[in-house]
Amino acid sequence: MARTTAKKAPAIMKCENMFCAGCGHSIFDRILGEVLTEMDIIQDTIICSDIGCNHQFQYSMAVDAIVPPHGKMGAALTAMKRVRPDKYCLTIAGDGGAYAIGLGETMACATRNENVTFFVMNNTCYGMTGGQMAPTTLLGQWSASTPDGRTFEEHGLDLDVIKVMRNLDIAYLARTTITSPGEVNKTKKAVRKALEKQRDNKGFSLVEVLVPCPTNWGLTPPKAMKRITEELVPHYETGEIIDK
Ligand SMILES: Cc1ncc(C[n+]2csc(CCOP(=O)(O)OP(=O)(O)O)c2C)c(N)n1
Ligand code: SF4
Repeated sequence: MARTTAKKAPAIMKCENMFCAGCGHSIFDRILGEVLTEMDIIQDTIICSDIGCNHQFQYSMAVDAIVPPHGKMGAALTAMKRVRPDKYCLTIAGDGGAYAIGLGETMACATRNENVTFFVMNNTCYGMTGGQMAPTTLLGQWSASTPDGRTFEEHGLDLDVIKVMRNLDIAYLARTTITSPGEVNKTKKAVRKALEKQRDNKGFSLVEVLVPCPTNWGLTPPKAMKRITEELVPHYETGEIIDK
């Protein structure tokens, strides 16, 4: 009899996702769904969505959600947690929303050490609107708005928010990937730890995940995963940076 190693999806995943094939968001949503199920906190969680491909978790996950204007998750999460301190308040955000249009709100939320959790999917572009340059786009990287590649002279340096946050007085800061089963497990552990910090009232936690956007990178899903290992990981330090 044929054996399968595929795990049954946790009950929180109510239908198939709507992401492109090979999209990193879908892998992350499954990881988060497993953690919320294993911690038995689905009913105690409110997810603050961003605007972007990331928002599509709402179609496949049976969980309460709220959608503020693009990038304003830091402000919205602050309000959510202050009104409902009994709930786990978290966001699944894009790098464009969290680090460009919402950078001010994200940093203000972190510097106040609000007891909330950010999960930021860094796919080095604005995914939903067609793959334009984001602050995280690497020098030399082709994007819809940098057709000849990002240059320092024209577009400035890329932004590494983990580097900026590493000296802040916050509870947890990590960057992970999803390029192999081992890396998926590390991401899952980081997700759980971030939520445990919130449970224990330790303060702000953020996990950035380096994820592929095969559609806007113009790569097949396997090649997009390879790009993360070969180009992004050497540039964007991975691991647990703060764990208080
Ligand atoms: C105030 C505002 N500005 C711009 C937009 C257009 N917009 C919608 S999604 C998006 C990009 C999202 O990119 P990112 O946050 O990286 O998420 P991804 O789609 O890659 O998951 C932009 C610019 C908007 N909806 N609202
Ligand atoms: S455009 Fe990119 S980020 Fe959006 S669903 Fe497709 S692969 Fe995912």
